[in-house]
Order: sequence, then structure tokens, then C-alpha cells
Amino acid sequence: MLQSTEVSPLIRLNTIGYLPDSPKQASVAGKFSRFAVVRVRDGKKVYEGEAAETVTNADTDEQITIADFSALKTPGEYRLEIPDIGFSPPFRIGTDVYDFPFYTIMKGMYLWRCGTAVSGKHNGDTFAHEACHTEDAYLDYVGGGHVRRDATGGWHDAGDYNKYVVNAGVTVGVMLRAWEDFGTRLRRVRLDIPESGGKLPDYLAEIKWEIDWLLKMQAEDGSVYHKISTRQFGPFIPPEQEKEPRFYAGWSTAATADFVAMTAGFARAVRPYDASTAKRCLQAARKSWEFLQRHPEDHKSDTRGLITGGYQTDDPDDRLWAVAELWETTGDPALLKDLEERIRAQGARIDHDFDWANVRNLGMITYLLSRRGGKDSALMNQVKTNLIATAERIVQTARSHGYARPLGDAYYWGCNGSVARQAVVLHAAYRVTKKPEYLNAMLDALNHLFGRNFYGRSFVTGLGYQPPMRPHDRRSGGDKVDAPWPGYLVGGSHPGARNWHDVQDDYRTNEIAINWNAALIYALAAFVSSP
Ligand code: 9MR
Ligand code: 9MR
Ligand code: ZN
Repeated sequence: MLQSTEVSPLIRLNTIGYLPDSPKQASVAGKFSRFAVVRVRDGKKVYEGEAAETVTNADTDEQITIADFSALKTPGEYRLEIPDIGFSPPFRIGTDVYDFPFYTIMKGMYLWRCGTAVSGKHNGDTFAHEACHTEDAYLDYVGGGHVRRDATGGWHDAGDYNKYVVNAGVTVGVMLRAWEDFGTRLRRVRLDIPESGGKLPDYLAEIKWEIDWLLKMQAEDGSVYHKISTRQFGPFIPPEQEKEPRFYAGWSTAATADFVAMTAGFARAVRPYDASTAKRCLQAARKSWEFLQRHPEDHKSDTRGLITGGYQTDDPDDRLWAVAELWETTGDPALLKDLEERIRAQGARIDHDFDWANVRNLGMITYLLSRRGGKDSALMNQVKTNLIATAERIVQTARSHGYARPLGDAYYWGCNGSVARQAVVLHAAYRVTKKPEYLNAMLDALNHLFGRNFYGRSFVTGLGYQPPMRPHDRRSGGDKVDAPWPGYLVGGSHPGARNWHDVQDDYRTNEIAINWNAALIYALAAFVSSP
């Protein structure tokens, strides 16, 4: 009989759970020789194993011993039991373990909606706010005087309520990549959002909420405003209480190119369900692409006076992504020629790590996986070789890390998002090679974010064991509910592996953001079970 099921903080594993046929490992910060897996229901030992190996994990400065229980495939709820160490948090084995996390993280996107009232339930709490920022936004900083021009809607960016086109770029881009890769499954997933039951699949309807806002960010001449924001970051109050005026910030070529990619990509996704939205998006994409042709210079936004998120970034990667999506949607051979020239000029690179400041991978993968004819086969081979080399590097990085972290010992602002985003490159490599190692490294990312980490905790609010309780999120900090708003991945530890602080003020490691959630949406979408 069990004496106690007290959780040992030394046993670190995916506290959401594992798919039956996938590898299953725990990282234990201590020495042991034998371990067991016990069933939560009745305490019965269902598996016994030996410690696999002890390794030094440099970034946390620990000795880590691995417990491997991959052979256990029977669905159920379990704990690890290790003599003299204790029990792990409970976890499940099942084909559906990622369904509720996917649902919850998509609900997080819905709850981020601006310009409308939102409401959602989680663990018995209701998270809600009234329509916010209904006056978006004023033209003062872009030469229009104190005049209002409609820019309502979209998602808030993060723990702050501002809205930035460049960060929308990598967010929508990664979500549309998930649609292309896993759409047959995602099409049927119900998200219980206001649009459920309408003509679009719920997943696309959620993205359309952002696209409808983005269309308002396009100026008459085809340039795209860089952001909508208050003059300074506001206080921790519910969004509808924030009455400070919000302003357009000047256009940038990066925002304009990202706009082209997002609207062209969305046109393709939505076409089978809603031809008129597809047409409107494609027209908008072409218009901004033409603007970019007239403006080959890398033009940064003039954000003087609007001291909030910057998201200033060089535009060659954004332009490459723009033309890739526009070509894939239209098949125009002139666009293919332009795209291939950019790919050559940028070394046909597939980066092992990318985020809002570098969206080249999104364009590269669209090019590589496109079924359209006319591509330069030598260039295609080069891209394929680079993709596989990068995926191999990620696999090796995970293998040589004590917590199988696919980003190794790289820790920086938003690195948890990057851990999840590795899945995009890995899955592209999987599509080309069908090697299961790439899927397993995607699962390593999920394992890490849901508890196989130095803290033994989930990094996602409302999910898994001891999730973040005090994220840097103005809604969570400004409402009366004790629990934080659910379905949000926090940015993650940095500058080192042991620097995460679950306190509201620590915006460097404990904020939430749409680009991090989108990456996790991609990784989870790969493993949701078919409804
Ligand atoms: O709250 C802001 C957060 O959303 C941003 O990501 C972060 C970095 O741009 O800045 C936070 O605002 C802080 C400001 O930069 C400095 N003073 C304290 C603010 C936190 O309330
Ligand atoms: O995610 C951004 C990160 O890469 C930057 O290092 C950091 C500082 O500039 O800003 C992060 O983005 C924040 C943005 O500026 C404002 N909204 C919250 C974002 C997440 O912290
Ligand atoms: Zn708002």
C-alpha cells in the first residue's frame, strides 16, 4: 500500500500526459536505480523499470537521471513512484491528451479579442470583460490630426492591450501553417466561440477575427500602419476601463509585407468556405504588394511618442514570406521568379529558431511544400537539404539536453514560444522524410512546456501541474477572479534556465503573448485526435 502520494519536485515530466505509442521519459534531479508507474485509481503498480542513464545538465547545473516508461501504452491516469524520492504529479496516457489543451489555448486566443465583450469558463471560473477599445484609433501621429479612423477588433498583443501588425504576422503565419498541415483534423474541432456553427470552421473564424482588424490597418495607398497603441503602457485594469486614447503608428515595410503574407495566405485557406472574404483578402494583398514594389527601401515605423512595444525589424525575410504566400495563392509565374531570387539571395536558409523578427522560414516552407509546378529543382533540393540539416540539429539539441529541450541552452525573452515553434520546422522535415524522430522532437517540446523542465511545472495558465498563477497579464491582474485567465503560455526563463519568476511584475519571463500561443497551437494541432 502507498503511504503518501506527496509530489516530489525532483521528478519532472509532462503533467498533461503522453500519447500511447509515443516515447515517455521523466527527468529526475536525483539518483535512483529502480522506479515504478502506479495507477492513480487504485495505487496498483502497472510498470517497473530501471534508471536509464545519469547525465549532467549544464544549463541548470544538475545531475539528471532519466526514467523511461515508453513501453507502458495502456490509457489511464498514473504517477511515477521512485523509492527515497517520491511521486511525480499525476499524468495521463491517452490518444486524446492534447485535445483539451488545444481547445483551451484556442480559447485563450478568443479571450484576447479586442473591441468586443468576451466570456469563457474554465475550472468553474468565468473570465469575462465588456467591449473594450471601441474608439480605436486616432490619426494624430500619422498626419491626420485628431481624427478617428476605425481600427477596432483584432487580438490584444500580450499582457498589454496594444495591437502590433508585425507580431500578428508570425502569429497568423504559424496558425495558417497549422491549418495547411493539419486542416483536415482542425476543420472539425469545435471551439465554442460566437461564430461556431457558421460557414467557417471555428479555427478559421478565430483567425478571421484578427484578419478583419488587419484589413483596417491598410492605408489608402496600400501601406500598412505598424501598430495601434496608447502613448505608454497602461495600468493593470480590465480592458474596457482603459480610456486613454489609442493611436496609429506610422507604416513600415515589414508590417506591410507581413500584411501581404497574412491576407494572401488567409485568402487561400478561406476560399472553399467564403469566396467573397477570399477575394477581398487577395485584393488587399495585391494592393500592398504593389505598394512594396514602389518602395524597395527598408522603411521602419516612426513610433516617436508611442512608447510601447517596438517590433521593429529588417524586412527582407518579410518580403520573401509575402511573395511566397502571394505566389502560392495565385500561381503567378512572375511571383515565383521573384520568390526564387529572394530565396537565393538569402542563402536558401532554414533557420533553427525564428520568431516575429524573422519570418523567412514561413515563406521557405510554403515554397518547399507547394504542389505548384515550375519550381527550380536545384533550388528545391538545396532548401530540402537545409531543412533536413536544421531538423537534425534540433533533434540532436533535444537529445543532448537533460530535459530534452529542443532549443538546448538558449534562453531569452519569449524562449518558451520558440521551444514550441521548433515544431514548425520539425514537421516540415517530417513531411519530406517521414522520420518519426522529428515527430518525437515535437513531442519533446510539449513535454518540456508541460512540466519536463527545471521547475517541474506547466508553463501554461490553467493547464497541467502547478501552472503559472501570476502572469504579467492586465486582465488577470485587473479582475476579481483569483485564477489567471486560462490558456496562455508564459514567455519563459531567461537569461538562464533558472530565472523564471511566477510574479506579475516579471514581464521579462512571465508575460503572455499571441506569438507564443500560436506556436503552441501549432505543436498541439499536430497531435489532437480526430473528432
Ligand atoms: O507591461 C509592459 C509589458 O506588457 C511589456 O512587454 C514590457 C516590455 O515592453 O513593458 C511592460 O511595461 C513596463 C515598462 O516597460 C517599464 N515600467 C514597468 C512596466 C510594467 O508595468
Ligand atoms: O516578444 C518581444 C521580445 O522578443 C522582445 O525582446 C521584447 C522587448 O522588446 O518585447 C517582446 O514583445 C513585447 C512587446 O514589445 C509588447 N507587448 C508584449 C510583448 C511580449 O513581452
Ligand atoms: Zn481591447
